[in-house]
Amino acid sequence: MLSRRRFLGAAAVLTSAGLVSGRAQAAAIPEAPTTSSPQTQPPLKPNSGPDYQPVVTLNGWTLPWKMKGDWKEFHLVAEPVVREFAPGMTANLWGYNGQAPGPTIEAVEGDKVRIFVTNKLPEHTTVHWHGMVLPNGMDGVGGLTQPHIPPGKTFVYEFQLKESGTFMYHPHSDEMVQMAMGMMGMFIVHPRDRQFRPVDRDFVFIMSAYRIEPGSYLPKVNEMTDFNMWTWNSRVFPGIDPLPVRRGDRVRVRMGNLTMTNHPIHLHGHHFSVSCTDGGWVPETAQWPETTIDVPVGAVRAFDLTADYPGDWAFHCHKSHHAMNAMGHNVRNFIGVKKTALAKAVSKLAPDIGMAMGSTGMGEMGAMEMPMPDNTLPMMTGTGQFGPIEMGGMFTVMKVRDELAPNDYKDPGPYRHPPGTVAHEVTSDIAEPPRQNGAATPKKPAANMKMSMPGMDHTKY
Ligand SMILES: [Cu+2]
Repeated sequence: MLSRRRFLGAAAVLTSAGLVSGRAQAAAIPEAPTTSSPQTQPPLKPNSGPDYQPVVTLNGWTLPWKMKGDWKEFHLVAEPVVREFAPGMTANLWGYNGQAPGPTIEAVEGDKVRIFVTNKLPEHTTVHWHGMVLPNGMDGVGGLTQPHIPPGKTFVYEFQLKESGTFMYHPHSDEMVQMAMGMMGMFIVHPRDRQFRPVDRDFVFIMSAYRIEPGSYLPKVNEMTDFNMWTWNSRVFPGIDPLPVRRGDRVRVRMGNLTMTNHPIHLHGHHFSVSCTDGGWVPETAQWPETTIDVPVGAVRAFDLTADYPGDWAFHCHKSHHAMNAMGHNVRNFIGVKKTALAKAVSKLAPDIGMAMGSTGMGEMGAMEMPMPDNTLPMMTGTGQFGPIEMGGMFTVMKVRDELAPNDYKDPGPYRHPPGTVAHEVTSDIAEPPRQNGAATPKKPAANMKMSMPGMDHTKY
């Protein structure tokens, strides 16, 4: 006979992060929606519960839910996925519901959420809800607060969302491997009060980094420092969609960082202030103006701004190697060296060595055409209306326009500058500029070596 004590114990298993085993319980698990498209999906307007302005996940999507009584039910499936970083390169990662990173989870302060997690990985996992105030047994630390979820099993997490804000989720189970394989996502909790710091557009992405050797598909999971793919939502420029914004809109951008280093994220043309971290909302009296905000490891920063200035505004990590892709990170510095013949000879022997820095710098690499191994991306790439953009990695564009409608997220194309407002060549005679100590004008650098590479033709920037 089941004693009262044992009965309560069994019930507790079902309502903590317990194994879902009963047949009735299993039948009640909601379907797990899945997608593999790397395109930014439209925001998911809430069809039940309190209203809010939904977020837009860059090159991602929001996980749909079902109401069951007063619980919002979600279903995450941890599984191997194939992710396109940008046209020309895919990676074999682990993620959730068909993608890495996993879908964004959105809910409202005060909501009760029930999140089923099915493990389709070859090893055990858990999900930790980073930054959230919740019962200890729901914190998702394998071994410490719950048993690991074995392959093939489904566990359930149940908790009430005590505070609004910007949070993350990721495994706390073989963490080094699973996060290096791309397992992570964002968890947005909207304020119940619709008037609390409302914005017109709310963008979100999470940063991850990988070491993927050119020509291979799997990240090197024990890499500690020397990553070569710096991503926003496991995408790199020119694969990261732009952020279309209507002039005058209040805009929020929420950024999570689960790489192994910090990222000073910089937006051109506007001033913003940090409104939220994974620890909660920053009081308005404690905010100050910025144009670059450092996002530490294992942290979230959200900033708010008013989009006052139309244009195509670069938005990127200010560590210049993080706005670059894989190929060519080991190049040697040949600025000022004549090496046309040398480069030709060496590149026949070893294409990677041949990809040395040009005699005048590396600008020419943005447009070069040179054979590359399969499945990698040139270090500097992307094309704008005026030529090569010479970027990669953590780089995209905020496009502020008059002509966008509210909640219109279509790419408006390149900015049409008003006549006379673009920097241009001067053709009239120019007086000799003053020089310190009257130094002579330096000699023109030697003619540069020519390199070419079948480039990616991207004209959306
Ligand atoms: Cu960075």
